[in-house]
Formats: sequence, C-alpha cells, structure tokens
Amino acid sequence: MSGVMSGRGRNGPWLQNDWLRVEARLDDGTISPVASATGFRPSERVRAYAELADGATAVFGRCDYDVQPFEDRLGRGRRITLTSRLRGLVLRREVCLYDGAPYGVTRVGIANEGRSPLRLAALHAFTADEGRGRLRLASPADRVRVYRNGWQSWAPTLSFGGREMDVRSAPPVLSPEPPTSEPGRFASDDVGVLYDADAGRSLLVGAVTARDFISQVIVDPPSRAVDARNLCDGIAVAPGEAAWSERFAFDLAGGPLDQLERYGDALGREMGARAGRTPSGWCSWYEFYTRVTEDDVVRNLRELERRRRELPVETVQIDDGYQADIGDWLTVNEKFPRGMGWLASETKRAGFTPGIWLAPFLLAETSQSYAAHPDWVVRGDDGEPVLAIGNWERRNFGLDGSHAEARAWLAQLFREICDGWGYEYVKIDFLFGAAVAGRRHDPQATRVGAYRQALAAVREGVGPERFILGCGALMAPSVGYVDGNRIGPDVAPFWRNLTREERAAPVVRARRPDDDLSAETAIRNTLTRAWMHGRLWANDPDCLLVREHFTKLTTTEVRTLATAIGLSAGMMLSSDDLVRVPDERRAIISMLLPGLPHAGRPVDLIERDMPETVVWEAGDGSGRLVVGLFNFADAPRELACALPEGAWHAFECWSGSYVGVVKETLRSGDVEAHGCRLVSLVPAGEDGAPAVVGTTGHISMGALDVRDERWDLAGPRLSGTLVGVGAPARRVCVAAPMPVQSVLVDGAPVAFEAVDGAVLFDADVMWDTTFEVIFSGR
Ligand code: 9PG
Repeated sequence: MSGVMSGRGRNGPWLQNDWLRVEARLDDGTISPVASATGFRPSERVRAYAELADGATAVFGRCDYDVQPFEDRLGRGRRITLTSRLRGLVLRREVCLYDGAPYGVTRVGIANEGRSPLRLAALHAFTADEGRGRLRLASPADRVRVYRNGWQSWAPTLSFGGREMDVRSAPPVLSPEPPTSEPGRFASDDVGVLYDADAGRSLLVGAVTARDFISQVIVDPPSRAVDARNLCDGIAVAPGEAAWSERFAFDLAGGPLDQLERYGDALGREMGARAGRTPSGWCSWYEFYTRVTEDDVVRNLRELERRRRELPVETVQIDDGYQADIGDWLTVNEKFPRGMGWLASETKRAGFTPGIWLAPFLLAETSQSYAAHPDWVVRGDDGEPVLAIGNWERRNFGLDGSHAEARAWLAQLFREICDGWGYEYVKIDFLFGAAVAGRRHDPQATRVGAYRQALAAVREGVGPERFILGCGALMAPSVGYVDGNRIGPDVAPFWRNLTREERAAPVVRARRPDDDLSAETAIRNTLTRAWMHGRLWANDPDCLLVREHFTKLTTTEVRTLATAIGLSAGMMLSSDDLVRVPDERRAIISMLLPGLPHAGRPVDLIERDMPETVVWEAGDGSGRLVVGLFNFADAPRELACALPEGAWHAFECWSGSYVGVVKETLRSGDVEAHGCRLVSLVPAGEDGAPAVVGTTGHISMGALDVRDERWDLAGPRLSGTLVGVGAPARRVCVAAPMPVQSVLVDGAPVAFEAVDGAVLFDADVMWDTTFEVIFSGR
C-alpha cells in the first residue's frame, strides 16, 4: 500500500496505512486504532474531552466529520476531523495518519460559541479508561511494564512493573503536580509507554508539540487505563475563540525502544530541535562546589592546556560560585578578583571555549534584582511570591516569562555575559523556576508558554550560534531553544546516598529512592533517556568523576560511570581537580574523547528499572558492536546479551582480555557489584582472517581509534594505524588464527602475548602510530 487510504464504515470514517488503521465513531467521537500488521487493538473506544475549571466536563456527542489530505512537519497524510456541537461550545478532534510514519497523531480542541469566557482546566486527547474503551491487555497488571518519563532534567525516568508505586515525587522539582499515591498509577511526563509483556505488544502515547501546556500521560494498568492530557492552567477561552491541546502521537508498532526513538524524531522535528554539536568540557562544580575560586579554574585551565592531546575538551565551564547572589549575575564575588570577563579571555587564549553557569529563571529573596523588581516573579493567589526552590539557604522565586520587562532583562543579561564578558557557552540551570504554577503578569500565559517566552529571551541574548546547555529544564518544552540538556539528577562522588540507618546496617533496597543525587541515579537516567540524544538536543549525562581524592567511588564504580556516559554518546564533562588525578584515572577521561558519533541502545529498557544491556553498533559497514553489560545489583551477578547471528571475536576493555569466539549469547561471567563489562565484538569471518578485535584506548574499542586496517595474505600480515586519540597507553587485541612471528609498532618490534586465538600487545599512542602483526606462514 502506498499512502493513507480513507473510507466510511458502519460507525464512521476510517484511515489506514501500512502500519495503522484508525476507525472513528460518529455517535460518541471515540477512535479505535489497530496495528495493520498484528491486529493489536489496545482499546475500542479512545475518548477525548475537555475539563473546565468549574469542574464541568465537555464530552463529545454526535459528530459531523470531514476527511482531508494535509501536509505538516511530520509528512503528508490524511486527517479526519470530528466535530461535536454542544450548548454554547464546539468540540473538535483531529486524527492524522501519515504516508511514511507508523504513528498516528491526534489533538482535541474546544471553541467557545457562548457569551462568556470558558476556563480550561485540562484537555484530554487520548483517553482509554472506561466501558468498552478500557485497555485490552493479555497480561495481568503486574506483568505489564510502564516507561515513565520525568518532567524536568533531574526527574527520575525508569520502567516499572504495572502494580508498583510511581516515584515519590514532590513538586516542583520532581513533578509539576502533587504525586499520585495509588499503586499502579503512573504519571509520566511528555510521553509514556505501556508494554503488554505476554503479548509482546507496546503502546506509546506522547506529545510531539510542547508549546502551551504541560503534557502528562497517565498509565494505569490495574484500571486498564491510559490518559494523555494537557494541564491548561485555567486559561480563558474567550467567546468566538478556540483552544487546542498539544498534538499527541500514538504508536502501536514495534517495541518500546523503537517507539521512543521514533517519538524523539517526531518531537524534534515538530519543535525544531537544535541537535548536532556535542561539546566536551571541564566543569568546576563537582570538585569545588560553591567554594570555587579563580585559582581553581586557572589551575585546571593550565592543566588542560598542558594535556591537550590527552584531554582534548572544548569547553571550560565555571559553575555556581562566582556570583554575588541568585539573580545578581553581573556582580561578581571576591573569589574572582580579576572578574569574569578576564577569565573568559584567559580561557579563550588557552584555546578553550569559555562557559558559565547561571540560574536565570530564579530570583533569590535576598537579591538586588528581586528588591528592584518584585513584580517579575510568579505569585500565588494570596499575592505572595511562589517558592520555586529553597536552596543556597534562601528562598528563590520563579521569574515570570510573560512579563516583557523580565524578558528584556534576560536578553540584556545574556548579551552582557556573551558579547560583553565573552562567554560562548552558557549552562542555564533551575529552569523549571519559570514554569511553577501561579499567577503571571499575562493572565493568559500558561506555565509552558511563559517558560518558552523566557527561553526565547535567553536565546535572543545569547545569539543563534552559541551553545546553550539546559539544566533543571522542562523536557519537551525546551526543544528548539537548547543545544544540550541535562537528562538526569546530579552525579555525586559516591554510588548511593545511604541514610544513617542504612550505613549502620546495610540493606539491599528493592528500588533506589527517587530524589537522590548519586552516581547510581545519574547513571539510571543516562541510560533510560539515551534515546533523546541527537534527536532533541545533545544529552548531558552529567559529569564524569574519576579522581581518587575526595570520593567514595571505587575503581569499579568509576569505570561503570565512564562506560554509561561513553556509550550514551552524550557530552563528556569532567569535574575533577585535574592536577590531582593520577595517570591511570586520567586515561579513563581520555577514553571518552572524542565521543561516539551516536548513542548506544539500552535494549532491555522496558524490562527493568535500570537497563543492564547497552548495544552500540559502529554502523560503518564493519559489523563491529560494542556491548556494555552492567551489574547494578549489590552482589556479583552474571549478565548475558543475545547476539546477532554469526560468530564473534570478543574483547573486554577494562580487563584488557580476549574473551574468545562467541555465538548466540555473550556471557559476562561474574561481574562484581556496581561493575560492568565493556565488550568489543567483531564478526569472525569465515575466511578466518585476522582483525583487530579491540583496543583499550577508546570507548569505541577500535571503531574510532584504528584506521587503515589491512590484511595482506602475502605477508602474511595485518597492518594498520592506531589513531592518536584516547588514552596514550593502550592494549590492542588482534584475532590470530595462526602463530604470530612478530609485532611491530612504528616499525620496531614489541613484546606480545599470544593466547588461544589472539595476540595482545601494548602500544604508547600519542600521535598516529602504525602497527604490523606478522604471522608465520601457513
Ligand atoms: C549548582 C548545581 C550544579 C548542578 C545542577 C544543580 O536543591 N536541589 O534540589 C538541587 C538540585 C540540583 C542541584 C542543586 C540543588 O544541582 O544540576 O550541575 O550546576 O545546580 O548549584
């Protein structure tokens, strides 16, 4: 079939393409999507409705309809519009199918045909929850799995069993709304996935636009319900006017990870994602925190200059600690005697991009800015400023992005930071502050609308080319303004934040607490949000900490952190006092530079709260794979990963050892608690030709750090170039089906270790270095 077909059935119109058929009913305005290939029909009657602020609901009655071809940012297709006229208002629902996409897209609108304004509490665009509309599931609720996304950078994102408790979240940091407390009821932000394990079928519903409203997808397996809704903040729809929900994609094809990747593509396209650059850098926060001084930054700048080959980072970013107060960004404290402009020039002179942190959407109660402009913050019904977050031992209020003066101040602030001081990279933090619920200058501004107005003002001041890294940022509503975004909670120099009782008597917890700052929870989001990278922005998985001083992380845990960050292909930001980092630890940073060109995939994302298996495909025609196997348990365990067909040479990076030839399943053997295995897999060709199986120099284990690999039968010899990137000292593993006579590095013989089926040798690679493995004839 080519393109979307449409027709009229007994109950109403339908649309159909290769993936999906959607039937609409004219008696009640419901729709029923069914997967063309499998017949999967999650619900027979998916409703849409509007909730008014006075508690009334407006539901579809009998509908008229219209079917039209259309074209939008997601492609060409056909659209059904259902229209239901009620007393004084009209409800509309659009359903779109595309010629070239597996998902459908729907939205609901309300037009006011009465004489007084309507106030909107919520718009529900895709609700399967009652009577014949309830979800049809093959699995009992506890076998259903739910992928749950958080509303902002730091919010936990993970998969749950269908009867578990949702995250214990407290607004506004972890949730935009008070938490639900019923087990099995999940409030996912922007997008949610329900996976019916026994049937092997998956339903994704997610907002592909995020311009006006907060989108939540409530997934409730015990009630067999899904509800994709927008929180409308009580805005008024004036007589003669209309309001539309965001556009929600619904996808029944393939598995959860494919669906999330497709959803990310659609959201990125709809919102004009700025994705492409993935800078690396050094950040002052996780070593110096607010105590940071000018000397600390300069010392690290010099060290980076000295070690440019080993640590080729682009950006040196000063974090929280230079400013006089939250909101008073242009007043610098005494710890930076030469000023921030001087530091920016010094950073540039050393060959790095100067970066700086601000929390531009917060005003501290103690700041000069708040004293001068108390009308720029979001207020409650009582007229008092709304607390956005208590931090830095003071109350901090949310900036009102609907206030033109506040926006002008933002734009001017960033012009001074960028054009004036010379910063080319801004980390803008605590952004959710502009999206707290409350009263704003423009009563028609929604939280998301005002948030985006504030972001637009920052972008205006920063300019179109410079890099903006979001943090504490709303997710979908930030797409199009930020170049990078933090996708998890703060990393910490310890694995887990234990309570005092737990330190005294260690217990194995069923699940990690939700609001922890720790290496473990940072890694969780690094893996569970890897699909966002390159689609919505560059992912910032938060900093890599490798130091041996001022840390409780073990070598094992440091390697696990590095492996997760590296395989995510996100930004590599180092945050140690580098002069104190020993060589072997510094080599771990080097291994992530440059970063991978695309993200690895957490293939068991929906199966457990922390994915254990990440697969990266080189995608360069070599067939090479890199697999990360993670043991997040607190005791040693064996891990396994199903392999594509064929035989594979396997090499493990952290142990530097040749594993052998494996087929069907890669088994890790016992992996220590919090540990991982990083395995390079190269197809073992039928001809048995030698090949580089892996190196310990770079996270790609050969894909990016070995070039011009050549097998010469006449030698017989395998030759190539070890590229001068990554860790200087590295081990190289070559599959050797016959005895090796000698190994040459840059033309000189070196010692090698022959094991069954392979040969291993060490090379110091500062600059591109040739190697030759010479075999003793056949
Ligand atoms: C600077 C830091 C770093 C860090 C950011 C952010 O109170 N809190 O809930 C809270 C959460 C996160 C946080 C600080 C406080 O860290 O993520 O990278 O820039 O601000 O203050």
